[in-house]
Amino acid sequence: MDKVTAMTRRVLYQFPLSLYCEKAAWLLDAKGLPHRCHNMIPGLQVPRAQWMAGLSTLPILRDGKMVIGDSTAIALWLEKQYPELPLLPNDSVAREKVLALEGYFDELGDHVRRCVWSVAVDGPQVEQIFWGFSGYGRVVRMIGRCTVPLLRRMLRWRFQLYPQQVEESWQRVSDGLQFLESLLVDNPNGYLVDGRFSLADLTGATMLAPLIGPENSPWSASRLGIAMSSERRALQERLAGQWVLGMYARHRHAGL
Ligand SMILES: N[C@@H](CCC(=O)N[C@@H](CS)C(=O)NCC(=O)O)C(=O)O
Repeated sequence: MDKVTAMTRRVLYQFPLSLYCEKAAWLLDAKGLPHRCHNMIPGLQVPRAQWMAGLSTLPILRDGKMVIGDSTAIALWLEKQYPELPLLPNDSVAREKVLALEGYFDELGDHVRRCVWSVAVDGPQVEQIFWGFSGYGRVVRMIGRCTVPLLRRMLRWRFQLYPQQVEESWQRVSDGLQFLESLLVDNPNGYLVDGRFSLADLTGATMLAPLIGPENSPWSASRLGIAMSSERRALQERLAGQWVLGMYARHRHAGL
C-alpha cells in the first residue's frame, strides 16, 4: 500500500492535546504506519465516537474497515496486526510486566492532566493551549477566543479541578515519579522492561510529558508559554524528568 492510500485508509480521530491520543499517535509512528489525524471538538465527539466505536472517548483508530477505540485496545490491535517493530515482548512474563506498567501509567495520566490544568486553567494562554492547533480551523479558533470563561468553567468541571482532588492528584503524581525513579536506579539504558523500548516506556513518557514538556510533544514550552514553567524547571532536573525528555528525544519521531 502506498503512503497516500495508507493515509486515506488509516485515520486517528483525536483531540490534539489529549494524552491518550498522543499515545496512539506515537504507537502508529513507532510502528512506521502512515496515517492521518482528524481533530475533533471536545464534547462534540460523543455522537460520532459512539457511532464508530461504541465509546464516548478518543482516541479512535480507523484502519481500513476496522475501527478500534481506547488507546490500550489500539496498542494490542496494532501489535497483532503489525508485529514488525514490536512494542510488546514475546516472553509472557515480560509481556505481563509491560502491560502492568502501561496500566499503571495510563491511570497516572488522569492525575497528571488534572495537575497541569489546575496550573494552566487561570493563565492567559488557556485558549491557545486548548485550541492552538493547526488541525482546528479559523472558525473554531475564533469561537474559542470568544468563549474563554466557558472553557475555564468546562475544564474545572470536566477535570474536577477542585482543591481536594488537585491535592490528591499531586500526591499521586509525586508517588508515580518516585516509582518510576525506583525502576531507573541501576538501569543504565533506561528502558523499563528487558532493556528495550516497549509500550511501557511509550506510555510512561506520554503520560508524564505534560509535566515535563518535551519540545516535540503537544505540551512543549513553546505551546504552554509560562504556564507550568516554574514547576517544570525542578521536574526536568529529576531522574524521571530526564527520562521523559530522553524517551521523547530518542523515540518520538512523528510526521511519517
Ligand atoms: N482509557 C482511555 C481514556 C481515553 C480518554 O479519557 N480520552 C479523553 C481525552 S484525554 C476523552 O476522550 N474525553 C472525552 C470525554 O470524556 O467526553 C484510552 O486509553 O483511550
